[in-house]
Amino acid sequence: MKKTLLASSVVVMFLAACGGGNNNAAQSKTSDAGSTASSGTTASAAPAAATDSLKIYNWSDYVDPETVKEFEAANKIKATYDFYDSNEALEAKVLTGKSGYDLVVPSNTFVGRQIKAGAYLKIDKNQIPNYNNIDPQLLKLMNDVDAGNEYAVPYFWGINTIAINKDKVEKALGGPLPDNQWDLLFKPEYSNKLKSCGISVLDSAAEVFPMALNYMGKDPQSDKSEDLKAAAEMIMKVRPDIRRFSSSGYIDDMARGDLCLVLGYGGDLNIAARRAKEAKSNVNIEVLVPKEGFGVWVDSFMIPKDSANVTNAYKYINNTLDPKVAAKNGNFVTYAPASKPAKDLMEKQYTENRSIFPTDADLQNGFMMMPMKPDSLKMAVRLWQDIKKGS
Ligand code: N2P
Repeated sequence: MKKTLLASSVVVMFLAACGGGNNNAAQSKTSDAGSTASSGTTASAAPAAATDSLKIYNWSDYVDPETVKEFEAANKIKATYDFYDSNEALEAKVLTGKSGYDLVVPSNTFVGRQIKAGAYLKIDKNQIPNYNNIDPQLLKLMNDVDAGNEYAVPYFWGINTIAINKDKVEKALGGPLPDNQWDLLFKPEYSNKLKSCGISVLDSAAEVFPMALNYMGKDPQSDKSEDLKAAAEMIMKVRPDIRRFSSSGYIDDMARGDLCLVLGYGGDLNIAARRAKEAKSNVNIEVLVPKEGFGVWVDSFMIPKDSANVTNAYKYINNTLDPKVAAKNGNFVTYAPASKPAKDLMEKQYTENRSIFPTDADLQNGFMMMPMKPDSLKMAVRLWQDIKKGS
């Protein structure tokens, strides 16, 4: 499988550090302590007035509500939590400069352009005593889009992949799964058969084009217009078989048995699997880790420049990096926490699940989701609108 040097080297770097911890996080904390901001504003440059509120805009299904209640009680802070399900929705708010939030959680693919647009305050790592818990490898990855880790504090990382309703898919195919599991979605001979039991795809050009390009053996992050057009043509061929484009609603639909193939976020697909089990409805969902590839991303807390409760934002970030809190959130949302020591405190059923914590061998097949150049993203978004319209 052809991958960009960058995409594969980043994942290899990821691999290298998954096994062996080092002291990078501690180093970066120490070096930051003495640094002065050359541009942008450090969030704690001026002493912030004490407030008792905190406004968080986060992905849906991305926190255990109990941890929020515990945080509120321990800190006497009232947290308002609003939710989105795509980077595009978040970006539309933060780029106005008047988000109304103290914390937001973009993916690494969108972080760089939002920093350049001046959307965020710099982080003062001294306000985050648990910063040392962050997996140093995630900080290295984020360094590509946030040089010096000045703005973004990793929260969770995970994968974009597909999940199936095993029984329904086997029945619809009347035979074994294809060797390349992405054929289920991208090859009409398979998608035609799965059409009636329901196919859902993430509603985002930025999330889906890399998957399609990778399947075609192209650079998943290709900026070439001919590659993007070819990917759109391929998706258009299976478009009549796609029942819905959804970035969060697929969780319950799939858990109920109303969808049999979903391209979604790894943890969310696992939430669907858990909800199906809890409902004892005989819906047997399997989240796949295709050997032909899957996208890897990192989501981070960032403080919008219009934040009115900066001190509370730091307190909250610090709380999420506490290993116990991170493990509790990790068990609930079924993603891998940035807080490295949290893994040992999480339930084995999740830490041993390769679609939540891919093994080093799995990660060899993954590719890092990377930012698209602005013009390519614009083009991908236009093509995506046509795909959704079906014309
Ligand atoms: C949480 C989805 C977050 C994954 N429900 C997107 N990076």
